[in-house]
Amino acid sequence: MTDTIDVLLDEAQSLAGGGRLEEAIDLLADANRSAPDHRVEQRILELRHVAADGVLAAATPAPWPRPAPDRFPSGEIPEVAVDDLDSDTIASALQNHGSLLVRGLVDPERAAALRDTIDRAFDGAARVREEPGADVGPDLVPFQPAEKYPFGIYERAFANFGSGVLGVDSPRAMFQMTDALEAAGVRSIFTEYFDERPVFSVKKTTLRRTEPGSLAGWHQDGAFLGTETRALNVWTALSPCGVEAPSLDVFADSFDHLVPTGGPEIYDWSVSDETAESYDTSKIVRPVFDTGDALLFDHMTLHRTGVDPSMTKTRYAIEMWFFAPSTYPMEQIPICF
Ligand SMILES: O=C(O)CCC(=O)C(=O)O
Ligand SMILES: [Fe+2]
Repeated sequence: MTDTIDVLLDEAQSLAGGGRLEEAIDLLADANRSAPDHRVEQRILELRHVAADGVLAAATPAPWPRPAPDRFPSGEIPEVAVDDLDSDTIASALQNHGSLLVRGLVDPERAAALRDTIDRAFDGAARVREEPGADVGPDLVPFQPAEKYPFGIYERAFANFGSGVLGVDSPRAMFQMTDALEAAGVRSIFTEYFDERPVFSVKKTTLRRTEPGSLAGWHQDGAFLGTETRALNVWTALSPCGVEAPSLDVFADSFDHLVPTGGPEIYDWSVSDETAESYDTSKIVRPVFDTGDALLFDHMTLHRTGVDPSMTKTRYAIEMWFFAPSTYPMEQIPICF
């Protein structure tokens, strides 16, 4: 017997086979919104990856950076409510203050669903670490990119080292997160920001469950993403953090260069406390996030996990790096948003 999911997947397959990838994705996403199904979510993720090839091949860079006068002279991290988020606000905040705090990017109900999905993905990933190659069901489905991309063991070990699970290994998390961002208008805002359709990274989209006492090292993600790319990280807190649970520490300042790396020995691109403190420490901010608040920042922003010994709670978050396709760092492996 053919069930309705098979029919839906077949229909999407004929659209995709005819080159109509976006329509196939939209068809599946619309169906999944009202009746979530793991097979559909996995297919959406695969199609988003396939679609990235065409988007990258057709990409042409827009003039960059766009002019962005400082609309936030206070010196703190600029803050907006999600309803006031637009591309000019992002450009102004990032170019003049390094980041932008968006209150209420993901609503509490979606955040609760994402926390549950993250717990399931962490359980699944732990089981796969015990028994490599095991099929642990739909909560954790190791993503397989196109063959041309080397990917797998190292990336999963690295995510685990940083209290994370790769977002793409949970098709449900990817559906829930892209859907939440789309509901908040992020797709069109980012398209306007880059003046190109945004794509996000397979390797740098991470589900995080960060315990008190976690490692923290200053860094700029541009140290490995490259300085010339056009990137935008959406770091979304899915539980309250910044007081009892680890947040982020961020320089509320824009950097036009990579600061010297070299210790502590967490990552190759870690920046020592001494080096970080040679910059203006009065600009270091540890934002207090409520569930669903997000920090937007780029690859030049100097930051670390914001943790101290007084903290007692675990924090849930998703880190998701978006790029202009014309400057996509290919080793990051692209997915269409
Ligand atoms: O979640 C964290 O503590 C670290 C996040 C981070 O470094 C990033 O989003 O680039
Ligand atoms: Fe980072």
